[in-house]
Amino acid sequence: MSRLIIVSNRVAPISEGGPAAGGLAVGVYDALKETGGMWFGWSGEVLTSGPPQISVEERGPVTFATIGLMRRDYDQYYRGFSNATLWPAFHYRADLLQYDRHDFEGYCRVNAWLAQQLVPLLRADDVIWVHDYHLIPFAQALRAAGVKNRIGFFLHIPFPASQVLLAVPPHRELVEALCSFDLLGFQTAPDLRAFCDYIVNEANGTVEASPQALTAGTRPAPSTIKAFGRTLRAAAYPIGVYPDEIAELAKSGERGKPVRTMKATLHARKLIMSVDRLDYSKGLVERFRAFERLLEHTPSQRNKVSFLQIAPPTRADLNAYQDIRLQLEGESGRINGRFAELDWAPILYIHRQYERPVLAALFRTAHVGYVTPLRDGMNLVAKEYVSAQDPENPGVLVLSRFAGAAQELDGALIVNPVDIDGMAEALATALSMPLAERQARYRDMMVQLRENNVSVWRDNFMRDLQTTSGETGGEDAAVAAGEGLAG
Ligand code: GDG
Repeated sequence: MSRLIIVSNRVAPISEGGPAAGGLAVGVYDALKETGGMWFGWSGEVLTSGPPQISVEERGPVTFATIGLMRRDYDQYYRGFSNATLWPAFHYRADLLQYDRHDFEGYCRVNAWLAQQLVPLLRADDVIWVHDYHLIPFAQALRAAGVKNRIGFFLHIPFPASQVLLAVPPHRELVEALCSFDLLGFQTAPDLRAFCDYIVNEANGTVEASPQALTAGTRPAPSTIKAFGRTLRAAAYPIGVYPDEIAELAKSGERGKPVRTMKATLHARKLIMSVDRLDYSKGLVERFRAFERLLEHTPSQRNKVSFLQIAPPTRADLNAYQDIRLQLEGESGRINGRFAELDWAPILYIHRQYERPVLAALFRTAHVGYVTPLRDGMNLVAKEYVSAQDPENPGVLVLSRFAGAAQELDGALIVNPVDIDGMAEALATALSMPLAERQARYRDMMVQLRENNVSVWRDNFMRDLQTTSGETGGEDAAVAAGEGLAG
């Protein structure tokens, strides 16, 4: 069986036995610890003197190969082009997009350099799976270095509509680079459609949808893309979680100290809960205002409900992230000042990270999971919240229609995150929903989450990657197909 090589910008901190905040790390780590293989990427260190040295560590079935970045590379590749240009553009925030062509050069340079670091570690039959927007030119760089292995790419964030992508000056170079992969994976059908639309209308390419479904289920076979002189395939692979593992974690944390403390603070009040990296794409300000609107329009809810927002810091050295932090601190202070009573602060806003088992147990305690990003590739928190519920007495998920998860979780109350009144109404509905309806919605969503867990996501992608003709073409790829990588 081929060895799986995962390449992502950040490799999960090994010492902590797994990832903390960040959906890519959570999904990828869950997928890799079952199959074994190698995880290659940036260590998270920014070096003042070089050259950076690669470090290789074995942990059980997973080999971690990590390398530091020099300050200039970090500034141009990570802070600059990845997070000040691509992240806002791909989240439909062209207004926040900053562009510097030197940053783009740095982005391409770092991709080429990282690819060169990986080449000596590769074996001929390795299958390489590259993750996310930091590494769009990675396959092109590997090909230039003579690598013939199969290379797939999964985009964890949305793929924007063409008119938004056109705002990124090197949009053509980016899409051409994507076409060096053998298989492209997107979170949802709308993301795939947006990519295909660019191929047809901006790149003069063709898209051929496969007529037959792949399995007895409804998953369509990948489409065949022809553009920039290459033929590749592309499909939607919605990322999942391990719902039963999360349920166990949540249940075993129920009697732990954090949950006991939270319950003691709540008394008999209900709890609305959100967890997000502190990012402007997550719709936190609108969410706070909708909670305020609930208290304003429904006086009976005052002192009867608390809202817990956990928002660990990320990318705190970028201006847009400092702005959102200030804005949120202002909003939570203002709303608490307006409605708090001596024994009750409506919003508990925590700008810190918690351990995964604590989060799971808190999700189980919360009557409402409040997940309202303005745009999100998938949003694992939505799936984790549902997974963590007590089947006998489940909470209700209020979910933005612009989270990829909304394509699957139709047992949620679906909201538009800019409609403040609509969100406040959804919160009121969630808080008063009868048990039978909560149970029915929960059961529907759990069926979906179990059917499409992280293993299924990984195996579907790998199966399709193994059956692409790739640079090598070849018979043995077809033999490996269908075996899956698990176990
Ligand atoms: C990207 C895409 C896509 C959060 N705070 C803490 C913590 N977390 C964990 C959550 C969840 C993960 O981090 C966040 O995942 P999301 O999916 O919600 O969002 P992004 O980080 O933006 O992830 C996203 C994802 O990749 C996967 O493809 O769904 O659309 O943007 O697992 O629980 N974990 C711990 N402490 C925290 O305080 N331990």
